[in-house]
Amino acid sequence: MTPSQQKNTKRSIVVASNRLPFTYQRTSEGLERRPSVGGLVAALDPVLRKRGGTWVGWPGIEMDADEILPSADEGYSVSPVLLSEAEIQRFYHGFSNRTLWPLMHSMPARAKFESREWEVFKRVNNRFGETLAAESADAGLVWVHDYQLMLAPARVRQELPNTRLAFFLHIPFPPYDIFRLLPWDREILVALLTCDLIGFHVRSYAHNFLDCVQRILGARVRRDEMVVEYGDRTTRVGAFPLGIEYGTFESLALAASRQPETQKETVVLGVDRLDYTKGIPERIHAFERLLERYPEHHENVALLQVAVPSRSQVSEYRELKREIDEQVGRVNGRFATASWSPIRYLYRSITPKRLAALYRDAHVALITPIRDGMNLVAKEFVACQVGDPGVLILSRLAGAADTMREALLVNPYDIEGSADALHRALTMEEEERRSRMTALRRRERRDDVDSWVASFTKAATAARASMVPFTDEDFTGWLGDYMKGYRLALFLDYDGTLTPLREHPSKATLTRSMRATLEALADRPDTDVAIVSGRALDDVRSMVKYRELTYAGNHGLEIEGPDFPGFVHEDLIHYRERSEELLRDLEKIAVDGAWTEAKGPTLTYHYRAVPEKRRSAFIREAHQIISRAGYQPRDAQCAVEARPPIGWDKGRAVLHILRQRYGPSWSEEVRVIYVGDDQTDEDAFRFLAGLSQTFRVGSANTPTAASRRLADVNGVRSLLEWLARRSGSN
Ligand code: ADQ
Repeated sequence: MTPSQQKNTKRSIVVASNRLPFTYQRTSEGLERRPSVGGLVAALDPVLRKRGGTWVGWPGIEMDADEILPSADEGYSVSPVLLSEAEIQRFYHGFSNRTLWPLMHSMPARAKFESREWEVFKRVNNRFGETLAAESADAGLVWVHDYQLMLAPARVRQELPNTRLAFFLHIPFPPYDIFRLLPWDREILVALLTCDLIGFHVRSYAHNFLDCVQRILGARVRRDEMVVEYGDRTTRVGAFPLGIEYGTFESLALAASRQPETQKETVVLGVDRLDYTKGIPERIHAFERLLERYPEHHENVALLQVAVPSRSQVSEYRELKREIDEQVGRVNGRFATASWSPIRYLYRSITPKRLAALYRDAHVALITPIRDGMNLVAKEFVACQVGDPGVLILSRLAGAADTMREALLVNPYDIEGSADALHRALTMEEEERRSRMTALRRRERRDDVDSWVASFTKAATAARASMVPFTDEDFTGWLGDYMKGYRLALFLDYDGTLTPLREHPSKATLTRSMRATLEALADRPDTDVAIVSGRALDDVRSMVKYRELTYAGNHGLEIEGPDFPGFVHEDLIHYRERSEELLRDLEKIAVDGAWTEAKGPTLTYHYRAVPEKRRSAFIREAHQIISRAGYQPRDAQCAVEARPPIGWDKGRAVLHILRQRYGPSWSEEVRVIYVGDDQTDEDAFRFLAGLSQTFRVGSANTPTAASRRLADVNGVRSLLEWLARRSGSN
């Protein structure tokens, strides 16, 4: 199957969501399609119909790779992502709906954390990312939707480093204290930060996200501008409250005929996907209290609850359905008379036309989720209120409550308060109803789905936020308390950290200002500087040219410094001859710009000058030669390092220096900062986690164990300058 089966010429926008806007079912006639129900589809389908583009998503059934989706008239391309039954179980019913859904709705007690499901979630997100990237080479915007696909942007970014990439979350983003319960919190935040723009329904979700990236990733957050800097990248974050297709709902309401359910009593209407976040049991309970406390409503008022079946594979949803069935039966049993049933419960999906008629003729919409990203039902109700104005009762825990201030706002857990609000709505004078409804309708007409798309896409394609130079407040915020009153042991990698990477190591010399900063630091009596490099010891010393520092060369296999006995790892003696042999073998592939560097006990095979297309073959061969010689191959920046397998790395070297210099209780004597840009520095970051402040320099694409990131050598220089002029340790 080609990546996209139905092409449209206008391909400026590529959208991805877990589900396509319709679900397919296998019947005796073949594949049959039905529109998917839910807020996300309701929002995006009209957008793509109008603008054209491609929708990437899961078709809702297991399909063979060569099976063709029946074509349709939606006016945009559809690119299916195929999932096996096991993947649907673990990715969708599992991680998406049993882990993320409850956690993001601040219901951690319902969340299950299973690493097997997380693995499948990663795999499926990767597949979505690949399909998206294949569809998006010339896209003006790649727009990924919702919690099921939070990792997919990272894969798109890998393939398309410059494409405009945005994400919108349709559900709440919870506070830091809840989000951090997720064992994979970092991975999700890092993946989201590959986007240019991340949108939420309301500001509080955006702020929760900013708290998380700041506290969990150590990212730099510029709150005034809602910009995150992470490594070498910036991401804008914002609130974009979703609207509805107002005009369509209003027209439906003007045309639809009256439904039997609203012909007799005054109707209180509830419409939801059957979900535990929607507060249906609490709502029925509040209605029951109304009937207990205000008997005048008996035989005059009915609650019409419409619930569309949802996620019935997940056991919590089946239990909820049972609970509601029982509750409805009980309340009806308690209050019903020969001519009146207080609650009518429809457990099914209904057509937009019928829904519009119900919205129009309901006297009260009782929309009381216990947590909801936005809630479109509240907005649809308002759009359909074309006759005698009704009253909207809305939970303050729905995102919609942020803007729909003229509704009667209730706390759905407060059953008495909700019953009072219901009574007030049922007895409200026409004048007040009209004032409230007019204001609600005006806003929803103005802030409809078109205006949402326009403002989101405008922000997503605006000029990228630029990096802003670090200020003293940044460093004081990160390091001030940590350093206060302590001596500093500062460990610095050389290439890529103190100087940019050059095509040949001999050209990577220190700038005058970096040298001056290093010297100022080394001259401070309360600061000890060590350079930890993959270069040979003599080489790195000759580059820095400052005698008073500690130097660790060859990733710490050789160390020397003032007041410090020189150190050479004792096992190196066994590798002298072998390293000469290895050098000869590596020389054989030192062609097409590749070259080898002999550094005593270690060797480096450099391929920076090799044309990109040919690199992977060279890398593979270098790995094989190095392994055959009994050395360990390690990938570095455009190089493969050959290291003797003697269980020594930059982390152990740093520990050795700290113990030699400050004794076994070094962690009580000094504060440690380590800055590096290389994969080999990760050994030190991991080792020093919790014992230091660590900084990884460079691209945010590479995962890191460091506590923070710096974009480049300039960022390092700002940090070192701040350290050099910080107030003293006493
Ligand atoms: P949902 O949780 O699905 O959406 P919501 O915003 O209320 O919640 O949207 C539900 C949609 O389904 C509405 O368009 C409604 O008309 C439709 N619907 C509900 N019951 C129906 C029925 N019985 N028959 C037919 N249609 C029915 C998620 C988030 C929300 C967020 C949306 C959009 O949970 O908080 O508002 O995405 O971002």
